[in-house]
Amino acid sequence: MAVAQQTFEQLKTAGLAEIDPEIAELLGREADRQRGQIELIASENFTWPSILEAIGSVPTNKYAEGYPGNRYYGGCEIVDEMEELARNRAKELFGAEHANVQPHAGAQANMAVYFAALSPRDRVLGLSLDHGGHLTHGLKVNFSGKLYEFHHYGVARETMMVDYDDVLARAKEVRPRLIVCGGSAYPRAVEADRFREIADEVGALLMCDMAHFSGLVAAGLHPNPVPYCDFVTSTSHKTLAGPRAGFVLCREEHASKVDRANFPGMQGGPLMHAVAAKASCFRIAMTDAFTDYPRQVRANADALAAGLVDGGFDVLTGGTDTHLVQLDLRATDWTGLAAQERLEECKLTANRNTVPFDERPPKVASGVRLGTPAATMRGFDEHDFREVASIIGGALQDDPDVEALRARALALCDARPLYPGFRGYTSYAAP
Ligand code: DSN
Repeated sequence: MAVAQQTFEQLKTAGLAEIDPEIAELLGREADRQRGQIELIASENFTWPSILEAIGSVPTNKYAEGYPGNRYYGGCEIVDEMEELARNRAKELFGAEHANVQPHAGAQANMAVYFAALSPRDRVLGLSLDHGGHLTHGLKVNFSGKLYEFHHYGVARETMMVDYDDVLARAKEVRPRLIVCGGSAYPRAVEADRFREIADEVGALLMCDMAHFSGLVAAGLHPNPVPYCDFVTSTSHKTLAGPRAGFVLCREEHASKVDRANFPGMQGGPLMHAVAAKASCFRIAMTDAFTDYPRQVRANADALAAGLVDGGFDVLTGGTDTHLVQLDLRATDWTGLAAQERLEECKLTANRNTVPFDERPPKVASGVRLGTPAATMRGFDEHDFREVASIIGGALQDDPDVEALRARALALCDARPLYPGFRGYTSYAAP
């Protein structure tokens, strides 16, 4: 398409809508999409307006390879203060001895720990992906599965929960250098204290990936893995409700190895605007006001699980200890893929997910992973989530009235507007 000509002077002052109407229009449409559907993807959230402001700020202009007080570029004195704040707040929030707040996302946080703790081909034991793990926990096509010899434990067929006796038996068999606990589709609490006992018994290091539930940990609603683990990794954009980014917490004895693994080991310049936003997210998470939010996330997850069970569905493990509910569709004619598509027609966004012992491939799957963080952020309560469960029940009938179900979902969205304080796609107006 023809691109409008701008002068250099105009480029220096114009807002996005003026400079790039196509992207501005897409951003507006994405904001409308987020506002006009019920977001149930367990790993997504709507971050605070203050975080949107920080993530769109001027440190995006700054290079700062290295760490506070020890950089390779001039002019880092202010970003040093930002990173110090972020590190200190992360340590205080989770009771950690050391924090590295530079990883761009959760995968990089995990990579930093692997680079710090392991040599190529070392043995690692983690939760298998189809039982709720994560692709960076040793999937063959992922760097983790290519560089290291990953072995996996799973959940027990009878309970669909981690069987710690089985983990111990696997650990004795495998003799891993590192055990990884946590995952991305496990609805129950991760008992890091029990993993610690197992790690000690086989002389392994222990890492917990708390990316999904770190907001619950911050609020004291999930056991804190930090006291039991050598390393804890997380994202800041899931239940923690911050910017899209990652971080590592570790014991002091591993601090310099983690820092060196991250830089110069794998990343270049940290995204300092994201570091600033992480600092603010940690500050918010320390407040009493924040605690109300994960409390509601948990209450809503219980209401959603109960509503689905009352509607005749199987929910993995019968419920949840977290923000995450796994719908198990094996007793129905639905595949996860077909269910995801039907829910989307009804303005509910979720993702298909394999369930443990699934016979279908991941792209089809027999489950749907649901989560409450995003809708809770826009104000949904237990009553609303009972209604969500009822809409899901209606949608997964043979011949549903999709129009009527969509209207019910949109009525919930209208009653609980997203970002009511501003219009458009950003929390502050362009100059
Ligand atoms: N993609 C994230 C999730 O959905 O859990 C994890 O990387």
